[in-house]
Parts: sequence; structure tokens; C-alpha cells
Amino acid sequence: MNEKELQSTIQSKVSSKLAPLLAKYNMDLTELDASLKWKPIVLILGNYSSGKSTFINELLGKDIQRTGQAPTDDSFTLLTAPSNGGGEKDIPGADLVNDERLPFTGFKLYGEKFISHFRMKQIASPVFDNLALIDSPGMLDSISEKDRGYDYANVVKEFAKLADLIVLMFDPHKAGTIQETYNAIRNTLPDATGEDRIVFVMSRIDECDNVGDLVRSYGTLCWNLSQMTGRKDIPRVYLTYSPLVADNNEDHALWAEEREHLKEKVMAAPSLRISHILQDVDKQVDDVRMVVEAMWSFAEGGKKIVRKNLKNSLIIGGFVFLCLDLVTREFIGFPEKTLISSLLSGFIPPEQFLLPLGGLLAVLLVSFAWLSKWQLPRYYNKCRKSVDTLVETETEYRKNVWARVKNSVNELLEKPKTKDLYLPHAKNIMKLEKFSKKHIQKYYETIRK
Ligand SMILES: Nc1nc2c(ncn2[C@@H]2O[C@H](COP(=O)(O)OP(=O)(O)OP(=O)(O)O)[C@@H](O)[C@H]2O)c(=O)[nH]1
Ligand SMILES: [Mg+2]
Repeated sequence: MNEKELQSTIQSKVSSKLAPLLAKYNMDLTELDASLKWKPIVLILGNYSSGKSTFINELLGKDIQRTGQAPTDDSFTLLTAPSNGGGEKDIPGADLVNDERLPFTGFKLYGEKFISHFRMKQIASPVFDNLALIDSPGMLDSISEKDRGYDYANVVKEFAKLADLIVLMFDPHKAGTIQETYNAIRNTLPDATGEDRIVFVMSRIDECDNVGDLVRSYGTLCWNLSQMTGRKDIPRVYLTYSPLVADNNEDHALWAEEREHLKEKVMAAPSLRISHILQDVDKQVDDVRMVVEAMWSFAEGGKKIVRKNLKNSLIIGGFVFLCLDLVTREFIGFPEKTLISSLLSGFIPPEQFLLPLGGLLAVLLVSFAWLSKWQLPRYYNKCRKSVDTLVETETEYRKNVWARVKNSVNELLEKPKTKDLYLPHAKNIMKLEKFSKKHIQKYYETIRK
């Protein structure tokens, strides 16, 4: 099975097995669906003027993207192949966010301002055989960042979620200023983004005056990177420059090969596609599983109250059944014979059951009303107030999952119905486990082979 076939198999398994479970818990498939759609994506991020567009032009062997000193391009440009049989053309953001075949429908919520800063360029190039690139507006410092008119950090985060490979590009002039964009970038990258999906690049190194200068910039960048990733070990940083733009100098030739490695890495992004999709499916399974766990624990507590109510009402009802006519006879002289005395005499006329049965029924009705109007609403309220106690969050990982799904649980608890207590939550957990074991593991094994 090749990658494209595997992708569509995973897609169909997700919609036949996972989607119905998600729907039962009122959860949304849009995000996962977006990542299952379309082709591998490489997102190029970084400081302004760090050479993102120059790198893209170099990959394509054509001057497609505008380049220049100072912030040059303030749009997200999706570069990809023309659609089947079509010619090269530009497509505006408004069409992109409304096209169900593309994974960008979720971007509508970022508003007009963003949409007018989003476009697609369809370019005929072998690079786009099985790949799309996203060129992004350069990151500015935190002060200028406020002026964009749309939620830049979250837009980047959404693109980063979709991307199979993220190239983070810095230049030596601003190796220190990434500290300023540190928070933006940190919040930008999804928790689950594996380090294998991020490539760090320091470009324009030909502009370092000498080796000492380069080493200092590299050191600063590494320090900032370790702050960003929270890791002690330094990830590989590609030190590159663009031979097309830089002055030719023998010292630089040393690094020319590094640029080629970077290009190879970008072109190999499709090989990360399936593992990225599987990570996303895994994440979705973990999310829904935690929602089911919470609803299960909520249901168990509710069922306990129902059982207790039923037990008590049967005890009281039984007592009323046997003794009600004793009391009425005592006070109003009716009926002449009580149920117990008839029992002892060995013959009970059927009409003698009427009063005891009426009493039993009244008890059951009152206790049902008590349960549904008082006990359960009080329990639902308690659960809503202490929703965190519904699940165990003993590990950091589970804490993160819970933070992601807590809102979905809150929504489910807004107006619970008694029948929600009797949904087969335990069975649904088993279904999720089976889905993980039977399908996801199998696909992981397929790509490891
Ligand atoms: N000397 C040198 N100049 C470079 C290199 N790469 C890019 N440049 C120049 O740096 C400037 C900025 O490059 P761009 O490719 O426009 O940078 P960008 O990251 O796309 O910038 P924005 O889109 O504004 O964020 C341009 O004038 C490029 O010619 C390089 O490796 N060496
Ligand atoms: Mg650019």
C-alpha cells in the first residue's frame, strides 16, 4: 500500500469507526478531518527578512515570491500545483476557506482581515508533485505584532497543526530577537508537535563578518531555541545561505551542501505525512476517550442515586402496600377487612388490592418526582461545579488532554438527560481501545516496515 492509499484507508476507517463515537459525545471531527484531507504541507515560518521567500524561490527555481529587506510580504501564500488539467493561477483566500476539498474551512473564523491576507498560487513545478508549501509573513517583535488586525499567533498555530513539516527560519541579525517572539512561537506550536516535524534553520550566514561572528549568532540562537523547546539538548540547526543571493566567497562554499540537505529534508516531508496523520488520530482517540471516561464516571454516580432511590421507594412502597389499609381503617373505618387479615384467612378478594396498590403507586410516583426534580438535578449541579473530579489527571499528559476536552464535557453536562446515564460508556471505551489496537497500531507497523 502506498502512502496515498494508506491515507485514504485511514480516512475511511476514521469516518466509519471513530466518527460515530465522536458524534455520540457531541464532539467535532472538523480538525481531524482537515488533517486527513489533501496533500503533505510544509510551513515556512520565521523572522521577517530571514530568507523564507528566497528559499522557496530557490526550491522552485523561479522567482515566484516577492523578496526584499524589511518586512516584505504580509500574506500567507499557499503554493501548490495547478488543479487537474488546469493552468497556473492565483486563488484568493475567500475561495480557499470556502472550498470543502481543502483543509482550510476552519480558518473562516479568523475573519475578513486574515482572509484578505491568504491566497493560493498554483505553479507548475516538479516540487509540487506531492507537496504544498506555505510561505508566511515574517514574525515581528511583540510590539509590532499587535497591529495585524487578526489573530496571527492562532492562525500560525492552525497552519502548524496542518503542516507535516515546519521550517523555522532565523537570520544571524535577529538571532537574539527571537527571545521576543519566544512566547508567540511557543504557543504557536501544538503540544503534540513532535520534534521530528520541526526544522530549525539559521539562514543568511554569509552575512556574518567572520567565523567568530557566526559562532556568536549560532550560540545565541541555540540558547533561545533551548528556551523555546524546553530541551537541554540542542536540535540540529541548518546553517545556510542562498548561493543565488550571497556574494560568492570560498568560505561560504563550505556551507553550500547544508542548503542541499535542507532542500532534501523539505522534499522528504511527504514521508512524515502518515505518521503525522496517525498522531492526530491518536490524539483524537485520547481526547474522546477522556470525554467518555468523564461521562462514564458521571453516569456511575447518577446510577447509584437512581438505584438508592429505587431501593428506598420499594421498601417504603412495600410497607405502604401492606399497612395503608390498617391506617385508613383505624381513622375512617375503611375498608372493613384489611389485606393482612385477608391474607391470614387465606382468601383475598381482588378489590382488596386496590387501596394498597394505589398507595404503592403513589409512593413510587412521589419518589420518582423527588428523583427527577430534586436528586438528579442536584447531582448534575454538583458534577458541573466539580467537573475536574470526574477524571483522574495523574500524569502531565492526561492533564493536557483534560485541558483540551474539559469544555466538551461541560457542554455535555449542561442539560443531561436521565438516559445519558445509561449510555454504554464502558462499551464505547472498549470500542476505542479496539480501534487503536486493531487499526492505528497496524498502520504504524505498516509505515515502520
Ligand atoms: N546575503 C544574503 N541575503 C539573503 C539570503 N537570503 C535572503 N537574502 C536577502 O534577504 C532579504 C529578505 O529575504 P526574503 O526571502 O524576502 O525574506 P522573508 O523571510 O521572505 O521576508 P518576509 O517575507 O518579509 O518575512 C532579501 O533581500 C533577500 O535577497 C542569504 O542567504 N544571503
Ligand atoms: Mg517573504
